[in-house]
Amino acid sequence: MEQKVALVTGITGQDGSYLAEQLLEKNYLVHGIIRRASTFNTSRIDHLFKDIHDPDARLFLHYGDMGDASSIWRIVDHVAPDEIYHLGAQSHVRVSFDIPEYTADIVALGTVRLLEAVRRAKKKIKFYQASSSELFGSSAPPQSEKTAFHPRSPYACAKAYAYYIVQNYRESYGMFASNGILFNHESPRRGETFVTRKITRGIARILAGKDKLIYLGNLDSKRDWGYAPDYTDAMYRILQHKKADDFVIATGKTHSVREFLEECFSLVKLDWKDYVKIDPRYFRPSEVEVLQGDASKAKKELGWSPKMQFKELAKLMLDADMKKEGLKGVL
Ligand code: NAP
Ligand code: F7E
Repeated sequence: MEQKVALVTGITGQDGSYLAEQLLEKNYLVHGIIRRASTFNTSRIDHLFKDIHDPDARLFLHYGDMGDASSIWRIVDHVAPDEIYHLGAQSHVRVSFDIPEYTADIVALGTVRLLEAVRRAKKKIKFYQASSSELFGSSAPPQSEKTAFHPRSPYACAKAYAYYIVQNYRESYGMFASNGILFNHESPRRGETFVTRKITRGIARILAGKDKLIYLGNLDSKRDWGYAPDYTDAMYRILQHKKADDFVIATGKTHSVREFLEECFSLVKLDWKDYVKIDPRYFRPSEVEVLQGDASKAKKELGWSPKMQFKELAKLMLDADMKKEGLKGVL
């Protein structure tokens, strides 16, 4: 069987690293776009590398940026992928209030830059767009593909443009372009400033004697938290589906930030109230209160369902952070 070629934007991120692992396991040639940085930014994928001179090497990286159309066009032309997984983004909701213009450029315009490169390519390329449950914003739960969008941040507004431009290229040019509307998904590779990882890492640092407290914002908001590798598996399934379409990917369960705190602190037999302080700097000008997805379409049409649930996820993340600090874990 002919070896498939995938191009992954955002390959150095949480999802990019799991997706690259899964595609390599399926014998794909995997190309990724990375940004030039003054420090190494490939720690999540370093374990996947073989020397590029090795004839068995199947992972290749290219410098580019979603803000730079010429680099994107050059890479798409050079790699000639069968499938593109577009994950590259300024993905932090709180930060998007500080840098709204940059967020719009990378998240919204970056997507149309990449779609234009795909439209002009000589071969047919399937396109996956990393859409987000943030699109639903203040719409009442449970949220499905039929729920109206009400974005509540510059990040969500930029993702809304990206969602619609993907649908527009599908309708206008017959492209195989699909949106995965993914609810929050976490893992030991989650960025340290997202709330779940901030909590598990914070607990490990407190136990290691490095920190005394964790400073957080709104503890009342509720999220539908799943496990990132389950969600990257859904991305793959979306592009193998018989037709391009849009899918909600979620666990169907929702928990507050406070519940995540309670769960993690109870695993190490401490009372979170002794270690958590509220710092208003982490509040958002407008908040998304409750997200709870209905992924029944993905279950029916893609055969997808999440394997890991809330308690197991909290334990896995805390265990990994404790071991990183040289402590005995909780697993
Ligand atoms: P992440 O860990 O923040 O990774 C983002 C990736 O995008 C990183 O590889 C980052 O590179 C890259 N990137 C940032 N700015 C870029 C630019 N200007 N040009 C090229 N690449 C750039 O995010 P994630 O959690 O893996 O999420 C993957 C995608 O899914 C994102 O589009 C996110 O918005 C979306 N999403 C995430 C979730 C979730 O819960 N995780 C849910 C729904 C949708 P560096 O490593 O150099 O920073
Ligand atoms: O916040 C509250 C915060 O930053 C979750 C991204 O992957 O998922 C992610 O966006 C909740 C919010 O994730 C802190 O106010 C309290 O209500 O972990 P988060 P997010 O904003 O839901 C969606 C689906 C994406 O698409 C995004 O790319 O937790 N919260 N205290 C806090 N959040 C943070 N970050 N830090 C705090 O101290």
